[in-house]
Amino acid sequence: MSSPVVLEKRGAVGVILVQNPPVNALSQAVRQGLRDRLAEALADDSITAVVLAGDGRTFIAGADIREFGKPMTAPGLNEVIQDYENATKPVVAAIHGTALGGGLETAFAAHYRVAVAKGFVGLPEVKLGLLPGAGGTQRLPRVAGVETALKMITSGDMLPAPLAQKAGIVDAIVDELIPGACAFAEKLVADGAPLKVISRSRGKLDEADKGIFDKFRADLAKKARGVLAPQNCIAAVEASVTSDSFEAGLKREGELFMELMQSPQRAAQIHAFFGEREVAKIPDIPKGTPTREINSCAILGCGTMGGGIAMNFLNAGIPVTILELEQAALDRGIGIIRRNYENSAKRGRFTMEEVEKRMGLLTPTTSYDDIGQADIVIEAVFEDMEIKKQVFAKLDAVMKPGAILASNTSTLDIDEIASVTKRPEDVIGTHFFSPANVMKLLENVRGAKSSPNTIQTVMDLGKRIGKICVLAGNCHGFIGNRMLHPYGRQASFLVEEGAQPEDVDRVLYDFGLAMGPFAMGDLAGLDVGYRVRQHQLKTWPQGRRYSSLADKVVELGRHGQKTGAGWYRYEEGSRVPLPDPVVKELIEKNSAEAGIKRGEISDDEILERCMYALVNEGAKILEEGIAIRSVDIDITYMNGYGFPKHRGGPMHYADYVGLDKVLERIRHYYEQSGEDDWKPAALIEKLVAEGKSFADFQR
Ligand code: T1G
Repeated sequence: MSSPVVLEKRGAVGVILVQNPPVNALSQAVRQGLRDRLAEALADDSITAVVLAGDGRTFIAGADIREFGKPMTAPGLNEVIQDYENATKPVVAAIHGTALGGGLETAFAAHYRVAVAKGFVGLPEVKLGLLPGAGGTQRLPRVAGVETALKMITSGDMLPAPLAQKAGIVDAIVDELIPGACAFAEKLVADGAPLKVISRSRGKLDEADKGIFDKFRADLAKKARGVLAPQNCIAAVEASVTSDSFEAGLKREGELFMELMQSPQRAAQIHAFFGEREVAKIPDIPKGTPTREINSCAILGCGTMGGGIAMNFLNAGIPVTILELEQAALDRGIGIIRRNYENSAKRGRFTMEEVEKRMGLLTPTTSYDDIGQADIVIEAVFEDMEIKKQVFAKLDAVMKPGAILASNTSTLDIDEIASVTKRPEDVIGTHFFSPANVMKLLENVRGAKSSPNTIQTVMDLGKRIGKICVLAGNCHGFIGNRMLHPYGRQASFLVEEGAQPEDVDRVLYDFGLAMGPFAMGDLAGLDVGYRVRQHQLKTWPQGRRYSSLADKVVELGRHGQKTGAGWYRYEEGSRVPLPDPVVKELIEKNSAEAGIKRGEISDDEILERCMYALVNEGAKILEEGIAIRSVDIDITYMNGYGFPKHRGGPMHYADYVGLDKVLERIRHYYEQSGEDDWKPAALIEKLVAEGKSFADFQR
C-alpha cells in the first residue's frame, strides 16, 4: 500500500508532502511516512533542506481522532517529532489551512515555520477533552510565552497566521505556499542559518508570571465547572517552566494527557465532535441532492426571535427584508439589532464599518409586497396555530414560486401549517433557539411533504449561517421541547413532593447544566410555557398527573426575570435568582391542596428523575423516528439546552451510566408513580435485552 507521505524534490529542497485527505490527520501510516521520508531526505546528498507541507486543503489538522480509545500504534508522534528536531538539515514547516493539534506540534518540530496569510494555527485538544499530547504544552510557552500559551491551549481557539507571526509561532508569511517555503529554506542554507530547536530553550516565564497559573485555574473552575481538560492543560503548561528539563516537562505532559485520555469526559467530547458532523447526514436524502440557491431572506416578525434570526443571515452576508406590520414595533426591533452590533463593536469583535455593512443588508418593511422575491421566508410570529396558518396562507399568495416557506415554531404541527399552502413541499420548520444570534442549534423540522430539495437546502443554509443543524420529524415539540416537557414535569413534581426550586436547580447546575429548569424558566419567561400548557390542557389525558404549581406562579403575575419575579425574586437590576418566601408559601399551599405529603428528597433522586425523564422520552423519540440517531438527540441538547459537552448529551450519558441501570430506575419510578412519563420506552427494554446501548442503535 503506498504511503500517504511522499517526498518530492524542488531543486535542492526535499518537499515532504502529507496526502491523507480530508484533513491530513496523523494516522499511523502518516506518522510512519513522515519518519521514512525524512530519513530519505537526510540521506540524499542532493537535498540541502526540507520543507514539510500538507497536500490538499490544509496542513496536518491533528492526530487521527478516530484512533483514540484504541491501542496506541508505533511510531508515537513524539518519536516522529524528535526525528525532525534532530534533523541535520534545515526543516521548514509550510502551513496553510488549519495546522491544529498534533499538526502544529509537528510544525514545532521543524526549525522554522512559514505560512500563507489565510492559514490558521491552534491547539484545540481541550475541545476534545484532551490536551496537546505531543509537546505542544512544552514548546508553545517557549515560543510564544506562557500567557499566550495558556490562552491558546485552554480555549482551543485558532490564531490566524499574521497573529501567529506576531506571537513568534510563525517565522514568515509567504505568498505562495511551496515556492515561498522552498525559497525560505534555500535562504537558510545560503545564510548558514542556525537550526532552531524549540525544546532546547527554556520557558519564557519571568517572576511576574508566577501567579498566572492560579488565575487561569480560578477562572476556568468557574467558566468550565467540573471539566477536567482545562485544568490539566494549565498544569501541563506550568510544568513547561517548573520542570528541571524539557524531558521532565514532556513526561509530566504525558501523564496529564493519559489522565484525560482515560476520562469519560474525553469520550463524551469526542462523541460531540463527531456527532456535530454526523447529524448533517440524512440517510434518505442522498449526497448530491439538488438544492436551491439562497441569496436573500425575508423574516416575519421583528421581535426577540425575528431580530436574532435576521442577525444570523446578516452575519453571513445574506440580505434580509424584515416585516413587522406595526411601524413602532419594527423600529424597536431594528434598534435592538443595531444596538447588538454596536455592543459587539465596542467589545472589539468587529469595526463600526462592519456594523454599517451588516445593517446595510437589512431592509425593514411593514408590507408583504416587499418580501415576495426572497429565496426563503422565515416566519417568527406569535406561537399560535391560527395566527401561523393565516400567515402561511398569505405567504403562499405573495412569495415567488420556488421560495422556501419556513416556520420558527418551537412545538406546533408543521403539516398543519403546510396544509394551508398550495406548496407543502416547500414548507419546513426552522426552529431557532433564543438568543437566536448566539445559540448554535438549528432544529429543522421536516413535514410529511417537505421535499428532499427543501430539506437539503435548509440543512446547507443552516451550516452557512454558522449553525449546527439537526433534522427532526414532526411531532409536538419535535426533539428538544418534547423532551423538555417530562423533564419540566418531574421538576415540578419534585417541588410538590418536598424539594425546593433551588434544590433542583443546584443539583442540575452541579451536574453541569448551564442552569436548572426553574432558573431557566425565569430567564425564558414563565408565561411562554403557561400558554403552551393551557393549550395542552384542552386534550390532557384523563387521570394523567398535572402540576398546576407553575400556572399558579404565573397567575400571580410572576413571569420571571422580565417581571422581577418568577420562581425566584430578583433585586433591582440584578439577574441573581433569590429564593422567595412567597413562592415557598405557594408551594406548601399547593401541595396541601393537591393532597401531596411533602418529604425529604435526595439529590440522587432529583438527578435521576430529571435526567431519566429526558432519556426515556428521548428513547421514544428515537423509536418513532422523530430523531434519526441517538446522537441527534445529544447534539440537540448540548447545543440548544445547555447540556454539558463533557457529559456528551442525555443519551450518551445514559450509555455511560449503563442502560440496564437506567432501565431499572425508570421501572422503579414507574412502579412508584404509575405516570406514563415513566412507562419504560420499548426501545430501552429492547436494547437492554440485547445487551446494547443507544450508540449501537441502527434503524
Ligand atoms: N481526525 C479524524 N477525522 C477528522 C479530524 C481528525 N483530527 N478532523 C476532521 N476530521 C474529519 C471530520 O470528522 C469529517 O469527517 C472530515 O474530517 C471533515 O471535517 C496529539 C491528541 C480541521 C477545522 O481537534 O477542527 O492532535 O464527516 O467537516 O468544517 O496533541 O475538522 O467527512 O466523515 O470538520 O472543513 C486535534 C479537529 C486532534 C481538529 C476542518 N485536532 N478538526 O473543518 O471539515 S487531537 C482537532 C477540525 C490531537 C495531539 C492531539 C475540523 C477542521 P466526515 P469537517 P471542516
